Amino acid sequence: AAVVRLEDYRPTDYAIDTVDLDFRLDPTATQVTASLAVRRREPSPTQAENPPLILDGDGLKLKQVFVDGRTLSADEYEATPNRFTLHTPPHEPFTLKIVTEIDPENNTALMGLYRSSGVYTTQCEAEGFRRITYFYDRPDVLAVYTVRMEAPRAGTPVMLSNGNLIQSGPVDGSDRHYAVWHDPFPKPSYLFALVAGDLGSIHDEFVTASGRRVRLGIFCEHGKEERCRYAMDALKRSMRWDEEVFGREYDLDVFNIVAVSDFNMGAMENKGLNVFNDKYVLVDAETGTDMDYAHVEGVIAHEYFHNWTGDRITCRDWFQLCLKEGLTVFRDQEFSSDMRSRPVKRISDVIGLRQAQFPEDAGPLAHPVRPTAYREINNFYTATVYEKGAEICRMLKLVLGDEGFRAGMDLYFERHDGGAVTIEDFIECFAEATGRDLTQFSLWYHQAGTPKVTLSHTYDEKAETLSLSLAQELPRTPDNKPKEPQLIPLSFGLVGPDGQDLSWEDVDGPAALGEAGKDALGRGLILLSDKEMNLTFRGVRAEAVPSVLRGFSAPVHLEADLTDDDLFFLARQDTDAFNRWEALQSLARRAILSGYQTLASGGAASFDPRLAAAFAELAENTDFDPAFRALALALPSENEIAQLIAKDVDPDIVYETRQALAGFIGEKSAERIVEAAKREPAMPAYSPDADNAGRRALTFAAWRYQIAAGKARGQDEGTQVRRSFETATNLTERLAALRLLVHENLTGSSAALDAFFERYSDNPLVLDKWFAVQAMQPGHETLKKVEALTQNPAFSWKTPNRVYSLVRTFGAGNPTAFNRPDGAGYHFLANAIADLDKSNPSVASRLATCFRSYRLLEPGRRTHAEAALRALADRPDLSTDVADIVIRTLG
Ligand code: BAL
Ligand code: ZN
Repeated sequence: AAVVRLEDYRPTDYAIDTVDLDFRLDPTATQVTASLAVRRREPSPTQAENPPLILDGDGLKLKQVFVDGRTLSADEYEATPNRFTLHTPPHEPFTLKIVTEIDPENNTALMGLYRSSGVYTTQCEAEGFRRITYFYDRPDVLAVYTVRMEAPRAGTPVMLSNGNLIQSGPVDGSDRHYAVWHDPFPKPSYLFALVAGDLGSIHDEFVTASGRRVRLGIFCEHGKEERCRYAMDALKRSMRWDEEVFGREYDLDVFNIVAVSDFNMGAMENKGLNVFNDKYVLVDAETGTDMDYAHVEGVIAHEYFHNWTGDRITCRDWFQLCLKEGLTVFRDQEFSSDMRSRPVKRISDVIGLRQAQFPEDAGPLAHPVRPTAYREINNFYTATVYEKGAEICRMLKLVLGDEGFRAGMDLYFERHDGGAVTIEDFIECFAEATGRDLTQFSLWYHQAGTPKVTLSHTYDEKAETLSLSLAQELPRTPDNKPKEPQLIPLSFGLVGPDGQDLSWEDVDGPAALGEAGKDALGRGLILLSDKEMNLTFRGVRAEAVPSVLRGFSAPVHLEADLTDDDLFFLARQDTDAFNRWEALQSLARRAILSGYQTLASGGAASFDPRLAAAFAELAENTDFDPAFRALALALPSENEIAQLIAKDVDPDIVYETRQALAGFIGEKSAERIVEAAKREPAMPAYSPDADNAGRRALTFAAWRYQIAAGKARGQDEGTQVRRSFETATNLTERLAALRLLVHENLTGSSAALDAFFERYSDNPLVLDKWFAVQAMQPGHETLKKVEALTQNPAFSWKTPNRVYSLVRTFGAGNPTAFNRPDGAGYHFLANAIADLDKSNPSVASRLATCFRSYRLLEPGRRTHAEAALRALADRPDLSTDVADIVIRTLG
């Protein structure tokens, strides 16, 4: 497919002000009548001919077409499956009526209108609407939609669309019925939605700050209604939070959510009718984990928050995707921080960023948060657009301060409500509201790659000065563009011997720091704007250890000249919880990296006993909540370590080293850690709140060390885990135990797997976890198990959740098995991608991103991975989605 470029953007010749859609729903032959009110945007001189009206389509079958009620003759238009052209549109506004016929039942791509488990559903973002009818399927064409649908009452009692229900009833003389929905807010086609089927539901009400009563509904498969209760609660809390924190009220009389089991994405923010992958709605103690509760809360909030950041104000074009996604992720992160523990949320998000976004930014698929070209927009729903996009909003708030940020947001909502806008429009609101020049800050949107910041420091006892030398380096990325220094906000403190931040009297720094930079320093923030910067703090009364990048104030790699002693000190003393965690992680990273080199050159790794003691100390520190302590006990992931090694990586040695460190910490400190976990008060009954969830996480983190210690001593420590598996009263404990049994290969793991399958055989979402646990079992033999599991009757290539849980988990979450030295893991995945591509290109291309870090591997594996990718690239008829990822990955 052709490359689409930002620089080629121009508005459409015609506006479409209203869209009336009429659906005669039928599983294999749904008739869609679209009546479009069309007018020329810039009226042409009367004698000049209007330019042709060219609308998008994708695999459409045109049945009829009329202009102002008149049937067109064949020479007045041209219709191919992918395009409709009206050669000479009238000068005056006119109604174009187009009748198409589509086949929802056989729509396996799950884009456009499709039918699964007997329910009609739509997914239109980014370009699915063109699979329903011909249209300007782009985000800058906003229209008011009225949707009528009709279907047999039996089998389709529920019929939903965007906005408010304005009419419904029986269709005279038949067993059919109809419903008409009207959405008064102009919207782009990607926000259109329709759902029809036989669904159960729960209902509630929300009264907005200004007294508007909103009817809330969540629809799901019959029998699952009770599992929607937590989502409903999360929705109401989201609605209140957006009023309190961003001043945003809901605007329609109705807000509906539908949970469907076959869905490519996580969820979709269609105006007034959010459609969800059911894994982000359905949750209860028996069928959802603590993590699921947190995800449901976060995704419900995310989609709801889109009502303002996405729906009321949308993107001018798809290059601006981060305008709504980065901002909305930032909003949902803030919401979850307020609902739970802020440091825990921040640490979890940074772990996610390092797991998903940093590798993307460091590899062949790197792209700016606001890209300038794409072949397939579906491939840009990335960690960079979402998570790095959110980091930019977080930095903006930090740089401008809370008030400046809020003033900019208020101006954005006021100025652009009802608009389709750009990142430049967004940033301009903050510049205007605060009087700040944000030109350099904006480079975060335009330059790909994770900046590297280096820090060195010296303390002069006599002069009482602490000097910091900072530098930034911007890596080369696939676009090969030269890069300018970025504005990097570094939250910091100078930690004195007693753990308190030391003050200073004055700072010598570059003039470039300016007023804003000086003001920021007073708030504990260094604005690193030059390639290099030296700051000397005067009047620092004692030797201090700089604690920099507190709260992970910018998405960068920091290399500081801190000794292990400094890091042990920060791990014990820093007042910033994030950097306490980070100091311990840095020590663990150093230990694993040096252990890796030793193992790789045939030696035996040895570790510093102080590290084991520091882990125990943190586990015992009741100043921190249990969730924080559980996170602090987790070692950096194998993927994170591989990224740091960066060259000729052997994933087996990474795994061995990490296990060796866990064993070492376990041998030295497991008892203390387990005791610390036991001292937490007992939990009477299951409750998913953050505190209880944290206690469970701490217990299991402790057990991991106990098992690691047992292994190091040659013992199987599975008894307690097996007992926990058998007596668990909730899925969180049952699954955590199962995971330990399987991943640590403890006695009784297969019996536990069988028992788990038996218990949940009628619950696909829980079986996904059963597949995922097995897909993540370390070791080369796992490939055979995964291949066998694809034959399990509970597995289906047609359901994205099944494919993600088994196949993507294997490719993205199991470094030793996927990267088997013989290359069989790569070939398995490549074949899966090729097969899946025939039915569902979006899911197939997501699987293809599992190869994105293959160039880091040692030569043998790298050669096998490349061969698998080349074989895939050579297949005829690859979708644009998959071809785009494969070609970019190969580079
Ligand atoms: N807009 C696609 C799904 C989401 O990010 O909410
Ligand atoms: Zn979103």
